[in-house]
Amino acid sequence: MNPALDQYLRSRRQAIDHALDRFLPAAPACPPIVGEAMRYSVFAGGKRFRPLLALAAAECVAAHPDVRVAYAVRTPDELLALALPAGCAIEMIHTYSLIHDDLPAMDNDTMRRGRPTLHVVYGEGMAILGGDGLLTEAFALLAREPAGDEADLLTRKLRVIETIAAAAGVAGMVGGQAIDLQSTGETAAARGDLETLERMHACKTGALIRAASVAGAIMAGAGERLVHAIDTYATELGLAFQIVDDILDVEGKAEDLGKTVGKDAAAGKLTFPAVIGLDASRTRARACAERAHAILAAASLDEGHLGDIVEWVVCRTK
Ligand code: GRG
Repeated sequence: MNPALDQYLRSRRQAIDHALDRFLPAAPACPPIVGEAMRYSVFAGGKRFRPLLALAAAECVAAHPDVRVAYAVRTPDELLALALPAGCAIEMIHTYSLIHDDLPAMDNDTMRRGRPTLHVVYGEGMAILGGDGLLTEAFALLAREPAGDEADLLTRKLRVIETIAAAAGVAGMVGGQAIDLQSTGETAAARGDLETLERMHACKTGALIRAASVAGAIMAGAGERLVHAIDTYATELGLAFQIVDDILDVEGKAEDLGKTVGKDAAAGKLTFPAVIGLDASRTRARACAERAHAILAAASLDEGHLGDIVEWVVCRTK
């Protein structure tokens, strides 16, 4: 990985983990068992891709000339204070989705993020509640932070809440998971085509990735044109991320990924390698990456880390 990006990701991951620790409820604010269950999964060692994206989008937008005219120059700490709550809330929602996805009623997985899954350790009931707790606390966090009663800040927060709720709900991640459940185990013909596959992934994975980028951009003060550019960039990035995820389930190593590999094919899942093959999947991910770079360049957003993040996503092995 590019050393500058590596350094950037390490420093921002530290800030994210510190903020998650501060934002997550613990005893006595909640019964110790559910607080522990939530922390078990959140601190199991994910990549923090979505909160990193929120921060990188916020920083990129804040450096854009249009935004520098509208807002006085802000320090990195001020930008972190603006974008971290949205990034952490999305990581909490993402973690809830992984916990519920791993349950016996869904994918029935026993390893995640290099550890036994939450239901294996705490039981199914507590895993359901841990996921529910993360989803609900994420929205409490979005309403609470960053604190302040200026009209402009409140408007941006409300827009971010609406964006994230739509991405997590039935038109987004929950809807995508429903399509996935419905198509798993069907015959190839009944399962659907490339169009169904792209729609499923756009909802299941893409929606939250777009929401993370857009939330960071809104919190940094992006106007409509920049929000649109970031959203279009993230749509390409999200699709590339998911195609690579599908490829890694075929070619990746369980020790790198921290989860069981080869489960998609075994379960008869609708994936890119299953529908178009491995080579065409790689070509498709690269095409998404090139479009994402072009969108950044056209919007003069190619100075920060968003471009390097595209390369990280398409070249990742975990
Ligand atoms: C249960 C409502 C509900 C939704 C579940 C996210 C999801 C929907 C299912 C997870 C299954 C899966 C493997 C989806 C593919 C893409 C994805 C979300 C991978 C995991 O995200 P990473 O790689 O994970 O960012 P880490 O652990 O690094 O955060």
